[in-house]
Order: sequence, then C-alpha cells, then structure tokens
Amino acid sequence: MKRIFSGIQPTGNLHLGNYLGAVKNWVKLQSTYECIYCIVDMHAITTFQDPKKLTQNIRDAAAILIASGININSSILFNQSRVPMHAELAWIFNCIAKIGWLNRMTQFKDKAGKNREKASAGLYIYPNLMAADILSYKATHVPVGDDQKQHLELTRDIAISFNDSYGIKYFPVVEPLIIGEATRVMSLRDGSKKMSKSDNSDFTRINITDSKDVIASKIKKAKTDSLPVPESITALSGRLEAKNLLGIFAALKEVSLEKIIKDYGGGTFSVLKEDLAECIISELVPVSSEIKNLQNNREYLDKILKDGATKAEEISKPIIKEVKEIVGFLVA
Ligand code: AQP
Repeated sequence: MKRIFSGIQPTGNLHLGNYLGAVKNWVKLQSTYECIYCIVDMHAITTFQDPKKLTQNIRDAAAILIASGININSSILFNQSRVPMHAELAWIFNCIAKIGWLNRMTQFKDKAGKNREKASAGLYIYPNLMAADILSYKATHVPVGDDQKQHLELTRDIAISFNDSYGIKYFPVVEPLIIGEATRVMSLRDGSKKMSKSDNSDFTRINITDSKDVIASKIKKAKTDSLPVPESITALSGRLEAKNLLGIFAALKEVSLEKIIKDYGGGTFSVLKEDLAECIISELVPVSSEIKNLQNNREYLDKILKDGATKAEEISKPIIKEVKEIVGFLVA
C-alpha cells in the first residue's frame, strides 16, 4: 500500500514556498495515495511560540489546508500533539539515531546559528520526531520541499538502523516526493535565501493570505538584475532571482521551466512580473477568501482536527504497540 505522510508547522503565515513546495502537491497526491496530513505543533515549539498565537496558528493552518483543497473526507488532517504515538516513537528513535547523524543536519545549524548552546534540545532532535511522525503510520512516501531532503535521509537511516538492530524488516524505507519546478522557493529580496515564515521582512515572501494589491506590490518590488530575462536554462546560472521568479511561474502554471523561458526569455522583467503577479493572484486570492470563511467557523475547524486525530490514532496505535513489543517493552 502507498501511504503518504507530510506535515507543516503552525509557526505563522504560510507562504508561497510552503504552498508550491508542499500544499499544492499534497492536494494533487490525494487522488493516488492514502494521505495523512499533519499540523506539526510539537515541532513548532522547538523555538518558543506564544501560546495564544500558537492555538490561532494551528486553526489558521487547518483553514489554509482545507481552503487549498485538502479533502477532509478522503484524507486525514489533524494536529500532531493530539496523537501521543508520535512522542512515544520519537523517544525510541532518540535511542536509535546517532549524535553524529544529528550533528550533520544543516537546518539545525541554520536555525541555532551562533547561539547553538542556547538552542533547545528539541530543535536538535527535531529530525527524530519527524522520523517518528512518518513512521508512526509506516508511510511509504513523503512529499516535501527540497529543504527537507536531509531530514528524510535521516528518517531512512533511522528505519534501516531500527530494522537492522532488531533483526526485523519492520519499517519501510520512505521515498521523498520532491515535485515540480519550485521545490525551493527563494526570498523575493535575496535569491540565495529560502523564502521563510521567520524572515523579518514581509517583502521577502508572498503569504497565502496576502491581498491582491499586496501580492502585486511585492512582485513589482522583487529583486532582479539589469539584464533581460534569461533565454535558456544555462543562462540562469548566477541569476538566482530571475531563476526564482521563473521557477515560481512554471510551478503555478504547471509547465516546465523551459516553457516559461521560451515565453519570456529575452523580454523585460516588468512584463514577466506583471504576468506573474496576475498568475499568483488568480491562484491565491480565491483560496484566501475561502480561508476567511473557514476562519469564521472555529468549531468546524476544531472538529475536523479532533476527528482527524481519532482516525490517525486508529492507524498508529497498533503500529506503536508492535514497535514496543519488538523493542521488548512489556505491553500485555
Ligand atoms: N521556501 C520553500 N520552498 C519550497 N518548499 C518549502 N517549504 C518550506 N519552505 C519552502 C516546505 O513546506 C513544508 C512545510 O514547511 P514548514 O513550515 O513545516 O517548515 P519550514 O521549512 O521551517 O518553513 P519555513 O517557512 O522556513 O518556516 P520557519 O521560517 O519557521 O523556519 C515542507 O515540506 C517544506 O519543505
């Protein structure tokens, strides 16, 4: 059976990077896989979150996912902390993963920065919890943006190491699904930095809930260079901002990068930007208005997450029971 698991952190405004790197693909994959989608609130608190804002962000993330097309009748949608199996399996994986493996994780280095000694232990062992999220359901495929590739490698290493240590082929070795032409959407202000919720400047990103005018203005002000739009894939080399805008356009239109280059190469950035802004607006503005409707219905959102957690627990409970037996815990 092909089962998908993927998660998103409720740490603020979801942006076009989250949308193209994850959400849009999650929606498409629903027709071919059994899908479990999770709002990973336990990951969110690896850096401090204001409690009231966190609660709000969990509901907002649910609204965004449903408005974007997650079908709550065919897929499971829930918030992580409601299903205790994630934390239980994460502990077992803390005892499987090696410190050397975690030391290589670039996201920890980026997020902890120079203040490594003051970073939470949770931030350091975050990838073990991510492995537990996925393997609590024995998921086989994980759609993610390119930035999560290394964490998924670690999930694979943990699964293999668990299976080897206990001499049983129990966990599947998961396959990442990194799909489309915008697997790493970059900042609109600096083509070498990932578009991110935590960037101080709102002009670095398009939030899914941005208004038409805000989207148009952010794209108009997006950094480019003084040359015409590149005319070939090889001409993209060293032109990070141009590559980013073209990649976003291709992903939204669901065409190849070559096709967008063919249509806009050699032209001016102002024409490209105008058409791109229109394309983003026509994709995101309808989602935005549906998000507002859903946000007015808090009970509905809460019920969806609660029901989703019940369904998720039904799948993970017997798996974690088996894992405990494999490890030798007394469960009877
Ligand atoms: N810039 C991006 N381009 C493509 N995909 C991206 N994703 C995140 N940023 C980009 C993908 O979105 C999914 C959920 O990510 P997340 O919100 O859980 O975590 P994140 O990667 O930490 O996102 P941010 O925006 O960078 O958050 P902060 O600023 O809080 O650290 C994942 O599949 C991810 O690949």
